[in-house]
Amino acid sequence: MASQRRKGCLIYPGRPGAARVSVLLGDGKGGFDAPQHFAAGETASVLTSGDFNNDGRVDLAVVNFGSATVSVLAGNGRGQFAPAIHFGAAGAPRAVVAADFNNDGKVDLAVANRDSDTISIMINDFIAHQ
Ligand SMILES: [Ca+2]
Ligand SMILES: [Ca+2]
Repeated sequence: MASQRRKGCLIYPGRPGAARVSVLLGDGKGGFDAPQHFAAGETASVLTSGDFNNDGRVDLAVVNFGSATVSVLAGNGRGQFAPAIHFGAAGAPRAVVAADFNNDGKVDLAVANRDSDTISIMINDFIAHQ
């Protein structure tokens, strides 16, 4: 696992209507560095974190209200994230949580969809290539 020099970080979706997430790395003294921005889908609105590719590093999952997608950004453990991979949602996703819903050791996602009044369970089928 990557070393953690930072004491924490703050991650938030971009301003309303933005297609990005912003990451502020903690400086270890109660403050944060300047935000770094990473592209997501249209109207990125809510996010969660988890290790979605089982590499021991924290990744992000962001629901994009405007594009009806969920973006997953793989983290490198040093505050940087790979370009987003987008997955379709069931229309106007508004919330997301991460947990291992099928108890297979891989973190899955549950997405609340406003327009369809449904919850989508996205089972993680990532297979690591070694
Ligand atoms: Ca990861
Ligand atoms: Ca799982």
